[in-house]
Parts: sequence; structure tokens; C-alpha cells
Amino acid sequence: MMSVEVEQKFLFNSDTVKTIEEIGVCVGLKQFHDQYFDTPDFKLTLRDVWLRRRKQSWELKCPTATVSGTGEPGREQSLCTQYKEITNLPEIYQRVKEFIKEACEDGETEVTPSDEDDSWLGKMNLRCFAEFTTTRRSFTLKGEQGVQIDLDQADFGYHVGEIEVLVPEGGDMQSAQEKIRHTAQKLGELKAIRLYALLCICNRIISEAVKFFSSVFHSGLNEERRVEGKMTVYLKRYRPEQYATLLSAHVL
Ligand code: V4E
Repeated sequence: MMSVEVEQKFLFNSDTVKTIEEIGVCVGLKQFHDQYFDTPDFKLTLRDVWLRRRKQSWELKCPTATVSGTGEPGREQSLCTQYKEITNLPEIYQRVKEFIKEACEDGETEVTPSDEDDSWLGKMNLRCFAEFTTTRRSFTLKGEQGVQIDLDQADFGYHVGEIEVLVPEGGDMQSAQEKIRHTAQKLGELKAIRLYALLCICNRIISEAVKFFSSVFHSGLNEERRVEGKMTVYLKRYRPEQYATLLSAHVL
């Protein structure tokens, strides 16, 4: 089963959380450990392809075919990204094999990948280049059907929010992007209203309010700029060579 994940990341602080808690419904709290794999010369990530094991299950995120507007796979002109999510292991294996075929042309016998046996990774020269644990709180908002807001805290000290819509294969991408934009606007406006109330109530906390104001406009909710995901921050800190390579290839 394949679906496309359309999402927009945003930065959050305790005030954003308060806003989301007030107007949303918490639909889940979970923790998961992710391991990402690639060849030593970054054959997958240089194609913006992300092979991940989460809770003993495999996922492959691939850019969708050209996205309207940009000509850039996986990216929308707006702040949204969209990636195909493949979760069927034999299909993941086939796709990965195609992406890195040069690496496998050594007469190796065909392997059958399985959840219990990791030997296919070694045969394809795939190594874990990133692993971290995320604690995720998920919310839905009334009137925003099919939209989920995730507040992620990664164990290496970075937190980031995501507004996400899962679209079944062949579904309406345009409407998913619309829903995300609408939700982002709503959260941004509500944050601004909270700020206004704060300013009216007490002048003494003006400096705090200014800080807050700045966070509103640097959250990525009101502004036309991309917010860094967990992986970007992880690579920058722990895999600077891969980060620089992907940056110069315009993957990040
Ligand atoms: C697609 C991608 C990566 C894989 C991880 O994707 P992400 O959605 O950031 O992680 P997570 O934990 O939220 O996965 P979920 O639970 O939603 O499935 S790592 C880097 N990319 C590409 C990418 C990019 N270039 N820019 C942005 C803003 N996001 C992702």
C-alpha cells in the first residue's frame, strides 16, 4: 500500500503547544526509534530517498514525480514537502536495488529481504548513518479533517512540529496542500491573538511578549520559509560530510 505524505514543518514553543492543546484534540503520544540507511557514497540520500527502520518495520520515502510549480521532485513551491511512502519490504528492496544498482553489480546472489534477516543491507552496502529517538504528541483540529499536527521532540535536543496530510495514491494533492496551508494560517493567527491579549493584560511582560512575537514570525507558520527537519539538524551536527554533500546537491 502506497500513500503520499504531504507536510509542512514549523517551529514551536510552549505557547504554540498551549494553543494547540486549547483548540485541538490530542490523539496520541508515542515514542519511536529511527534508523536511517544509505551507502557510504550516499547513493540514496543524494536522490532524496530515505530508507528507514522504525519499530522493526521498513519504510522508504521517495520524492513524488515532479511537483506542480517547481520542477523539483519532492518539493512544492510552498513550504510543503511531499514524499511517497512505501512500506512493503519486497517493494522497498526492489526500489533500493534500482537506485543503487551499480553497487550490486558484483555477481552477488539474489537475496530475499525479511524483517528478521538484515543480510540484504550488507549485500547492498547499506549502513546506518543516523539514529535517534523521537517523542511525538499528535493532535487533530476541529474542522480540519484529515490533518494531523505532530509535535516531535528528538533525543538529540531538537524539536519540530509538522502539519501532515496522508493522501492515498492518486488522491488530491492540491486539496492536501490547501488543508495544510489553512491549518498553518489558523495556528499562526491564534498565536498572534494570544500575543495581543498578553500585551493588553500586562505591560510589564512586554519583553516576554516581544520574544513571543518574534517566535510567531520565526515559526514558519506565518512566514514563507522552510523550517529544518530533524534529519537536517542531525546531519549538520553528526554527519557534516553527508550534510555538505546533500546541501550542495540541493537535497536539503
Ligand atoms: C523525507 C526526508 C527525510 C525522512 C524523514 O522524514 P520526516 O518527515 O522529516 O521525518 P518524520 O520523523 O517526521 O517522519 P514521519 O513520522 O512523518 O513519517 S529526512 C529528509 N527528508 C527530506 C526533507 C527535506 N529535504 N526538507 C524537509 C523540510 N523535510 C524533509
